Amino acid sequence: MLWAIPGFLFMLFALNQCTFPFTTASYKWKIKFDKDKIAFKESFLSQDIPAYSQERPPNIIFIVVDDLGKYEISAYGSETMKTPHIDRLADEGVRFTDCYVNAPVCAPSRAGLLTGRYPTRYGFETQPMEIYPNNLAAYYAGKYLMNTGDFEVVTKPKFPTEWEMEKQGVPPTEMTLADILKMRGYATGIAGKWHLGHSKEQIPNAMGFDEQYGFYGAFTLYSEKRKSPNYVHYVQDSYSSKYQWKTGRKETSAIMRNDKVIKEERYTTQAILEEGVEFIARNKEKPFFLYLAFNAPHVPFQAPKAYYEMHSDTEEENKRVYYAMIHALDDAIGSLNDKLEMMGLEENTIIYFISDNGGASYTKATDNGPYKGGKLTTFEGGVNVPFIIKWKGKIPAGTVYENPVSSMDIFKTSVTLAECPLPDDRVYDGVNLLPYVIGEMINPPHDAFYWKADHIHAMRKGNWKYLLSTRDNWAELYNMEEDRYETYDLSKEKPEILIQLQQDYDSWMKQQAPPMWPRIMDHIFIIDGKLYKFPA
Ligand SMILES: [Ca+2]
Repeated sequence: MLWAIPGFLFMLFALNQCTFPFTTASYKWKIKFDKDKIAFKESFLSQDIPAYSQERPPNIIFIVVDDLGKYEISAYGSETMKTPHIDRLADEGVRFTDCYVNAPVCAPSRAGLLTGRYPTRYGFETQPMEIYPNNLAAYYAGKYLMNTGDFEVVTKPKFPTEWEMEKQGVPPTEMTLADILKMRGYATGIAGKWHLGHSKEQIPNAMGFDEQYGFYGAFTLYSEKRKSPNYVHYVQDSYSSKYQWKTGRKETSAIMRNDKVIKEERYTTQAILEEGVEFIARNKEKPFFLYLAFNAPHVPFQAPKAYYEMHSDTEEENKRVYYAMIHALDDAIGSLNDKLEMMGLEENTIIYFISDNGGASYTKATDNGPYKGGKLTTFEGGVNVPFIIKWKGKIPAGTVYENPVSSMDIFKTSVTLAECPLPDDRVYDGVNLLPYVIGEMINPPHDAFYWKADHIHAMRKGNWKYLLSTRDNWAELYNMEEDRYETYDLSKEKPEILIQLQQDYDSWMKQQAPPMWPRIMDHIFIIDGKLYKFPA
């Protein structure tokens, strides 16, 4: 989570930047990028690949929404929201009942989506942090004096320099889906949120995208005007929400086009849609890959007045604005569907729709339905997300797929469809989903799913799910076939299963890299009467 030093503490913070007694040089940390691996990547991506076997490869549209839980989508049984346009994608394609993202929070989840690998394989374990306390005095002030609400400073950081912090993100040694698809001649574009780094080597234009529109950080304002009568705002009474409103559209929240800050007056949901549609129209003669990364319905909560008016039956203001934002998002997806139909592209375009993590229960606007926990937790509410694929004529309409799948499968499916090679110097974690979806393969596509964020370890293997904190000394075990909402902990009754899973987890962890940067905060959750702290 982001770190801010407000008010009078800022004085202390500023003062200590130039006082030495508290600053300990040995605490500094460094992120190093392997030059040989970067050279290998450049040579791999510049190779000529064999001609495509058919007339042309399919266009790929990858829609990612931000913090939208399953129970805000009517196709998944929402009792509060109607989302006819997202539902239409499901009606015309395949809806996955259980899809796991590889992290319960935006940035590492997106890193896995775009690289097709567990982000922990390259040390992307937790969110990039925009500000760290840069000495012990600021650290103790944050830990003991600041009111951070449910966020808690827990880890003494190794104080980084500004330029080290800038290197947090997907390292330039990784190849994104855009990098790989460009080998096949795809036009590549991103419209929306990046959140995978903002150094020169890590921005979208340096990571395989020909065209970029959007912002580099975790969030931005939906409307640049905070006082406009055309929008309704809801500022939550929380530490993180206040930070976000204060940041507005500054720094990594600025709207950029090909790395230049631009002025943007449109509502971001509408702007991202329009930019995406224009990218399609410009590039429809060649295969294209569009990464359409909506920031909705992530905080800060801002909705167009017209949508807000349509939710007058919702009494709580917080929820009313939130539902209006989801409504606008659903309409944007409907417009995209219509535009593709009008341009005659439906049959040659595969569309993926996914959320990067579960609903953010700490906003108090979403509750993830029957699922336990939410964003930041590795319970199902955090990592089990809505996922739909539509490909007219290739995937039978109205398919429902019930074996658990991984968000990293999107990468492998796309690369397989485009007949692109993958480097053999690294492990990929996804599978091509199409043979499973059309019933050519009937076994479950994955043996196990793993999560790691600092002291939290979790895995699902077969029907067993295991969660543990190496620091807080708890472990839980669930039988997901009988208890998909994680209500009955079997860790005491089945210690032998717990040990087996732990051994499996440890051998997976040996393949992962150490975290590239330290994180310092946990978020406190009380779930079913028990206190948990998950990395934020
Ligand atoms: Ca998110």
